Amino acid sequence: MGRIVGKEKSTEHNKSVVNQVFIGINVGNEGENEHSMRIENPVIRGFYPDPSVCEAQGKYYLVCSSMQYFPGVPLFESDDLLTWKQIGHCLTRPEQIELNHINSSGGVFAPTIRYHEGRFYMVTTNDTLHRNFYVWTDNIYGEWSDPVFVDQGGIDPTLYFDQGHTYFISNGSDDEGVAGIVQCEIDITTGERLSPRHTIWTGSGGRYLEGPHIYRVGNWYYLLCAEGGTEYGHMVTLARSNRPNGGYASCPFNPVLTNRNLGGYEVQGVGHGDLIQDGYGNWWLLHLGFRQIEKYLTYHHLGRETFLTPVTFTEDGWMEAGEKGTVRKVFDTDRLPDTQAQQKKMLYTFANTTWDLDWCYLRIPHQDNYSLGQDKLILTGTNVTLDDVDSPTFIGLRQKEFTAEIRCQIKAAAGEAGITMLMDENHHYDVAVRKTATGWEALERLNIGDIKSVEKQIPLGADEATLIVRADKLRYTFAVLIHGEEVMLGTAQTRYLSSEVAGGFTGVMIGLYACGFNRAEFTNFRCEYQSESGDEKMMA
Ligand code: 6LW
Repeated sequence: MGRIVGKEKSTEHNKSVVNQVFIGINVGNEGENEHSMRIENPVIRGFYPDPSVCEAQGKYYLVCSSMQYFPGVPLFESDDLLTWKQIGHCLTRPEQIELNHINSSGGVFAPTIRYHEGRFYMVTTNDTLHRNFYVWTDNIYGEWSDPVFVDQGGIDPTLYFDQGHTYFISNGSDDEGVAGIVQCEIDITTGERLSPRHTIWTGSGGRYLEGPHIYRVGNWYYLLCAEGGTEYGHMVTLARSNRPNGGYASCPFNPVLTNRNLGGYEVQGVGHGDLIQDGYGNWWLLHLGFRQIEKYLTYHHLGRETFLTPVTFTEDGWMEAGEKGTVRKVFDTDRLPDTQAQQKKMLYTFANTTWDLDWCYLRIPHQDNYSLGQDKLILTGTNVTLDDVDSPTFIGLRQKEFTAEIRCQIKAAAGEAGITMLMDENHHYDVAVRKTATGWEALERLNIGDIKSVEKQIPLGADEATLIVRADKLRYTFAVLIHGEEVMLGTAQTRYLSSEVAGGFTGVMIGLYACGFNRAEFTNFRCEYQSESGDEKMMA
């Protein structure tokens, strides 16, 4: 098991040193309890759903769903389960993943990462093509293999290695047509199925039984799942058996974790997760959840994010999770040394981000249309637009906090180039520089379902402008700098970019884009977040 590695003790001094780019979080309760530290959820912020985690050689590795975005399956590393640093993606080559014209919120669903006998495995689904596959690597910082397909359907596949056997588990229907958590044995070197597909659990009664993972703890094999659908009724449920391949009995206390009865609380939809034991023997659940925008406004637009919740196996062989089975946004724990500091990055620029780690494309990009410099991005627009189920010239970062100021200087040679706050092709707000018959203009366009409307156009004296987007929980505000003066373009509500309005499984991306045949230059990009603090103000 990995050891939690202590970091420098958090002090007033390093709180201010980290000001602009990072902030330390565990500063709230120093002195109150020598051995208690404060953890703030989500630990990975923005659209990073369906987390799966493993431990290898003292470090933790975590993967998430990526849907229609490329590269696929973001990969994170951590020393302590609190601060996660992205180190790569598992699907970096078009040969590994078919994404052409796949629908938004299709593509790459719920991956699992496992480490077995020196090799990492990542198993996932291409939901659009209904195919399950895994890739592997012996070097976590290197490339992953080509896909190995497995002859078992369903979604949310996972692997379980036990005494020379490899079990492949997903949720779907078995050879008899019984729906539930389905298992077969495979040959891990070839992916070949070695046994019939049979259902090992039909769940605790909630709808959408999914996200299975198997663990052995003591004498029990545990099957952890999600039920209730990935919305406000989401939950984590548990079953156990004395063998890995059947006989699973439902926990009498299911669901073991849910916020479905915490109406009005900011953290909702908690479920789908994976267990990990730290170096001190404590169990933790990395799982998804989302942050609703206001106490009585049941919308979320930042996507489903990754949360950390403490878990304990009890003497009767079942499990207690979180605070009486619920997830808190902020909680104190004495499980970790108070020398740890959870870090949050608050400023993103071209200089302090990495193109192939932080940024991503819509489906497989036409690489010739992107020139990714240290201080400058050059995009070549095509006739594919943000409204198409295709690969427009677009590169984006996930929106990670509600409150942000985003600005970028944009120079376009023709057509249109701008910043988009993008949920999907039918739900995005754009602010752009566009060529007109007589010159140039700055525009604000809202795209909400069937309504596609240019709300404001302001003539520009030049082909270049700095565009600004300000975000808070409820609104985006769009502006343009003209001769150093900020001119307001308009505002639009965040809720129309939410999952409740747009549907689907993703979250808002901050995209830079070009369309119409042109070459556009982007410089001085900044996305600066403000921290949200406090837990209880949205408690019902
Ligand atoms: C995923 C399913 C889920 O496959 O959402 O929350 C789906 N759970 O398990 C897509 O992310």
